[in-house]
Amino acid sequence: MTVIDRLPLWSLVLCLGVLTAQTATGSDAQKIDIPLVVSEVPTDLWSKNRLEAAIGSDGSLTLADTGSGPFNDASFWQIAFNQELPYGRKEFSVHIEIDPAHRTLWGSNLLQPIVNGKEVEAAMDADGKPSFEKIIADDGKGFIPAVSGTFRFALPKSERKLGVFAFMTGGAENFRLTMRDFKVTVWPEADDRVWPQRPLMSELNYRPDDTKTLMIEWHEDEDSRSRRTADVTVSGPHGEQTVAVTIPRHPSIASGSRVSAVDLSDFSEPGDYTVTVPSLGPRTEAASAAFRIADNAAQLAGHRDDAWGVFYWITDNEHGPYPDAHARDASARTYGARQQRRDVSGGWFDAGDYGKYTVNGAYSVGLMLLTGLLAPQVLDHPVEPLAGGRDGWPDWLSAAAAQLDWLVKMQGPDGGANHKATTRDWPGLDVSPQDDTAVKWIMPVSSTATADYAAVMALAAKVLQNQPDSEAQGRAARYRAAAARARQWLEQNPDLVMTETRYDGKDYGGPYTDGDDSDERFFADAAWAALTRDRADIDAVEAQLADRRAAMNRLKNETYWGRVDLLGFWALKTIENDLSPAARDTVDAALRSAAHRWRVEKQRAPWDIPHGDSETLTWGSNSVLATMGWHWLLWSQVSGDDKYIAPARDLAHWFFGRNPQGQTYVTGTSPGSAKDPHFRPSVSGAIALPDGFLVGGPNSGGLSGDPAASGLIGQPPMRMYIDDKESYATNEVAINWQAAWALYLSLLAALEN
Ligand code: 9MR
Repeated sequence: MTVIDRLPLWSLVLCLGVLTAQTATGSDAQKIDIPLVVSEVPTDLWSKNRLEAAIGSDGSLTLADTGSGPFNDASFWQIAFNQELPYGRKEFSVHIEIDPAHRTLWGSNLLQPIVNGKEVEAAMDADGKPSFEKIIADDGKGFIPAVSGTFRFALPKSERKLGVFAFMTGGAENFRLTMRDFKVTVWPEADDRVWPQRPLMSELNYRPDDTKTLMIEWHEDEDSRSRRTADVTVSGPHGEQTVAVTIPRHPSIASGSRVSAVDLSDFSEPGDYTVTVPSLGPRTEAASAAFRIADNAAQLAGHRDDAWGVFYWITDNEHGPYPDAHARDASARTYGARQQRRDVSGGWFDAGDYGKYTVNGAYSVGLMLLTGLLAPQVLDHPVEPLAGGRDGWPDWLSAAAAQLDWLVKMQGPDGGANHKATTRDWPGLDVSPQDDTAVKWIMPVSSTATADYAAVMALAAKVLQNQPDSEAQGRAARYRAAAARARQWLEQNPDLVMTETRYDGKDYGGPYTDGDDSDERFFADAAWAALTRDRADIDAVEAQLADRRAAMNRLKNETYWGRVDLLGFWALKTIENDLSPAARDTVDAALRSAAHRWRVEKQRAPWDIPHGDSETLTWGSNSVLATMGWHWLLWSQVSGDDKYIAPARDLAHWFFGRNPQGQTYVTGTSPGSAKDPHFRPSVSGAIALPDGFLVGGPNSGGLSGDPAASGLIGQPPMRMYIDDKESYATNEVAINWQAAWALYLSLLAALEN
């Protein structure tokens, strides 16, 4: 038997290239040394720009400080070895030579070693003692000590590939070291592991007349690869029934596995069900999954309430859970003119960090305002906990007001909106809101921030002018004036004005940069026309409709913080009766065609989600899907077209476990839920992790030095997710994702009323 017939198909695809390079799997006692060389100069993934890497002709790597004085910071590096490994006990080793002038600054911490995304432990010596003592830092990270010598790390028997060796460096003065003689030593063993089949259903109930799609991810061995059908057993209140399932010929690109979508919609009797998928060959085994047919109104309302409750836990004002945090934001410094101070306190944390970003902050509250204008009835539910509820206002509006209070402060004296208010460096993952005392910098103005700001101020004014109380009326007037000033700035600055991605070599938070502001300007014009309903304003935006539709078609209706055409069309939908008949048709056509195309994509996709099988899953892929769910249901609400209700209901199952990882992408108490998101308030222990956060999800679009996700490199896109607090690229939370998610759930739950 060869190694090949023991592996699931997706790992097999990765494995083929290297088997030729291997000698043999050999007898159990035989030891194999697999030397590894660094063939490509690695880059400084956190862009600290202090250490420089060089590789030697012998496959070694030297890292040396190019600056002067202490480098009291961490940097992050990855070396992709992509070496396939036989099954069996194994070690990875490297010889490290430290320059005599190298002085560590964090005790004796040299670097944190990470293999395939996981920090590695010392291999054991023959006497059962660790081959070196790891040093555990306050934040729980383990470092190897700063002594020259050979370091040996244990790898699991089952690790079949050394994909990436990554390391984080500790602070040092005169940092200089060389790593050489990289090698894996393996004591091969016969691999007789057996792979269970993977039936996947979600944790949500299926309503009796819902579409019920069972996904099966097949594990196969040599005997089974040619199998085209299998019998799946469904047992439930009806007794037991067999369903013949076709196994597709080709694997899904997104998951790297053959998958079958089995329609179980004919089962409709309420009760508990079990599906059992048979073994296909000697190296596979049968496996079962449970699901329930029952009403799901209470579940959906519960998830909706959790999702909305989350906004409390990210509110950074006196009504939120961290009343004393970020007091210095009340006199933040202006980048480039540090003496100029402004109050930019309050609002929501953007994500797992404490930065506030105008583009994303406006986008997130903008989704809420549009929904509140178009389908207020679906938001007529309590939000609990709520930071600062106001009498007579719907709870969602009180929640949103915390963010508007902050957003309005982001406008500068000339009417332009500053792009962000952030700290120069990212705070440590274990820093609580109260302990984050670093200076907030108000970064320069951008045209995307100003246009999104103008749009959202106009929408907020439109919502608030309908509230009878004087506070709402006062706000509506102020927001309208703020929108007008921002529009003036946009007129005076007709070309793209964009911030740098970094300043003086530092991040100053996330970039949120954009090379095209035409969609943001359209959103601003549309929202303004929606507020004023003035003929000239309407004419001005109607003149842009053809171009904007063409842009949406070209970009396949892409909608996220950097693409807001769809939001512009939604803003116009709020004044459809004021539009010319042709414009009204174009607005409807744009909204309908986005809904339609996503529905078609879902029908075609092996995993039954609106995502092309060979397309990239971008950073925050779950939010892309949640946004589609929101759009489908909002369109159904306003148009009465119910074609999109079934796909929108069905899509919910993706988030609750019907995906290749069987992962629930929401925080909570169920066994499958995300437990370890990248979110500083809970990681630091300031609060317990709240239920109801949507995490980013699989990301095949670039992991940006994510320390935990390096183990995901080279995996099929849908497997590029890890429930690890370090994984900002796959497991972070964020307000734009949360807003789409909460609104989608409000719309879903409202279907049950
Ligand atoms: O959501 C953002 C995503 O579209 C980008 O690809 C990514 C990298 O620039 O950044 C994401 O936004 C992050 C922001 O920059 C900083 N706060 C956390 C956000 C979510 O990860």
